Amino acid sequence: MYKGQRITVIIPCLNEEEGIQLVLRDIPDFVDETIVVDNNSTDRTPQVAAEMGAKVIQEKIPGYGRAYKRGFANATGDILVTLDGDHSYPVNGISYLLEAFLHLEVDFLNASRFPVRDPRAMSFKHKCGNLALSLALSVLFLRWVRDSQSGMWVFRRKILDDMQLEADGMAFSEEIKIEALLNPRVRFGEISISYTSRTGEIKLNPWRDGWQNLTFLLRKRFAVRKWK
Ligand SMILES: Nc1nc2c(ncn2[C@@H]2O[C@H](COP(=O)(O)OP(=O)(O)O)[C@@H](O)[C@H]2O)c(=O)[nH]1
Ligand SMILES: [Mg+2]
Repeated sequence: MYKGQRITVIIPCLNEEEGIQLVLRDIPDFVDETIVVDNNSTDRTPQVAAEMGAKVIQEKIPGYGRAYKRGFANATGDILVTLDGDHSYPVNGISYLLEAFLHLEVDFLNASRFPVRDPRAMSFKHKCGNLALSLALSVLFLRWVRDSQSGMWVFRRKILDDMQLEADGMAFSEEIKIEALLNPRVRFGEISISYTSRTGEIKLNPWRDGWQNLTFLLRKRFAVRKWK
């Protein structure tokens, strides 16, 4: 519990046996539930996560978005915190983010990786891609978002009831932010965190996923959206 709120941490993992150990080792004691969503990893990710006390859930259909949707359906916390299983996001910063979340009185807090302080954390190509996608989102939806591709978010679980989350792949990250931004009943905030180089192999395919995320933004912008 953190200040009376039940906290669930959700981590999607595809072959992250090294990274997930480092992440789970640092999960703060106030976290009530840690869910690792595995997608048929071929290494020991699910075993390692279970041994370290996480609740491991299997999603048969591949995809970052699929994994998150499965994790959300199983989460019981009042506040959900997400991050990668590669130890690139600050696990020790969860209390800082929760404090900011409560202090700012928001319902969705995006942890921006920018400015990137660790020169090894993100290549120039990835920085350009991230900037282009964030600019595209900001222009299309008329709201400034510094890091549309960040994988670390803090939000109230109940806001999921109003969301229509369709992306099964990497575009899920921008889709959940758009769904939060578009909902007039959801207060959206963004603060900067420190981002470091990942452990293990990257799963993102920069050109393929970058292009898919861009076309997804356009489709999402011009889709007819009905609010409940
Ligand atoms: N369960 C699951 N996790 C995935 C999948 N694709 C990526 N991930 C995880 O999602 C997180 C983000 O992927 P990553 O390669 O770090 O992308 P990046 O942070 O955008 O460079 C990592 O923890 C991956 O292991 C997938 O298909 N299924
Ligand atoms: Mg990552």
